[in-house]
Amino acid sequence: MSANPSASDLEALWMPFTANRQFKANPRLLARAEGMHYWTHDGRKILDGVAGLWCVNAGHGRKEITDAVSKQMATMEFAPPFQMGHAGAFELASRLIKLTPGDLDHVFFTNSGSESVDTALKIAIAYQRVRGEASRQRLIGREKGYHGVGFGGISVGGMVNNRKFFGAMLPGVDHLRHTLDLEHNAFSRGVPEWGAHLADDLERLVALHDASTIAAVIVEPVAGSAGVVLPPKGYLQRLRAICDKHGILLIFDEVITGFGRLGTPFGAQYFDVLPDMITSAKGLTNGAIPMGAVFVRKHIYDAFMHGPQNAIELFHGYTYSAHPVACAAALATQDIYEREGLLTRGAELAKVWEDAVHSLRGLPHVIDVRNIGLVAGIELESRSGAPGARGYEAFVKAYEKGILIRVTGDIIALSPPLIVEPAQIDQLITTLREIIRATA
Ligand code: PXG
Repeated sequence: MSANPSASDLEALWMPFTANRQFKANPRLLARAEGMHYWTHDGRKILDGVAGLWCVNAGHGRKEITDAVSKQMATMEFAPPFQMGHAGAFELASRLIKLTPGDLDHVFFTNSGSESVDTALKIAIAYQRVRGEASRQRLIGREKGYHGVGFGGISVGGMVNNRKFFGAMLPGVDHLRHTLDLEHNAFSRGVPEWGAHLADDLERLVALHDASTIAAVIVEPVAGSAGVVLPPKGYLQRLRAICDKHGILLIFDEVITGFGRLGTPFGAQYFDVLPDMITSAKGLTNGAIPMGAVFVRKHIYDAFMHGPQNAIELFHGYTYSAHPVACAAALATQDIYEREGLLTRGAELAKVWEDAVHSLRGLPHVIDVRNIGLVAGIELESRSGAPGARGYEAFVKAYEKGILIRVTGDIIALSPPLIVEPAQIDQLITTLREIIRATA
């Protein structure tokens, strides 16, 4: 590949979720990555405070993944996933269900978080139909939810800019209220004490629509994209209980919380709540090759396994479901997670992380600090009439000072690779402190 893009190269690409004109006027290009660091096109070393984009959990440049991918490429670069199979897909499925709680013991492979979400929503509606409850077609999401960018995902999602441009979306969707409440919960350490009752909002929706019309509820156990929104203590248990009472499926979108982010393999284990499905992606392959997975409980899979043996049970799938190269990357990734204990390392570091991020309390414009596992959200007060401006300024300053952070509006999100060392946490937070102090 060539060195730096020319002006016309820059122009040709429509970049995702990016201020294209602003970026192209002053591009930030990454050229290389290893361990906890990126290197920019002009040779500067950047500490990765966000695991790429919440996905490079084992750190960058893992040789085992490279080797596994190269070997698979040389052996068989593609295998059709419909009516055919290859050993890696089954090996990976059986390996992954050892990580999931309870009887979440079947896996459907996709290529991204968005596809995982749309897959889970479709399975939910189809499941209700095959079990004789075809009137249950409604899907319930939550305000501030992010479930990717497919039409299903944006319909149940609750971030206004991801929705308002795209028409009426799926019919029959409603939303729970979100759980962010600075008045009661600002600067909570870990999950906030106040707010379990917010789950009762589901009873309100059941009273409005009737349970017989509702297929599933989908929530992120911890919302990432909206700026790290935590579930109040007991909230997810309450949501589970209400779903059980009314025959509604509960889907946890664990695209971010899956694969060790909270210090447990999945958020379901962290919160000790068993959902009916888990959607995942990102950390599944350490971000190296696109791949997603939907985990479903036994009763859901079994409900489809009826009718003649030659009948296809679910009319859904992707050309690249269980792509052999992605499976190889995922298997190598799981080897690393297991050998290095990375799926529980977040629990060991959680206290150091919590103390570090809460040391930012009291800095100018910091109106909340939220943390759980190896995730943190630092909310800055918005400038009057210019929401997002302060956050963007902090992001650019951070890049210039050698740390990669993520901002959503005026909220800074941090989620370093799970290999992070305490000294690097210190470097990240010390640099961020200087940046927040210097951001007017
Ligand atoms: N669900 C959740 C909970 C996610 O966080 C998706 C679905 C969609 O995944 P794909 O692979 O289709 O992008 C995500 C993705 C951010 C940010 O704001 C977060 C995501 C993607 C891009 C940016 O930090 N999460």
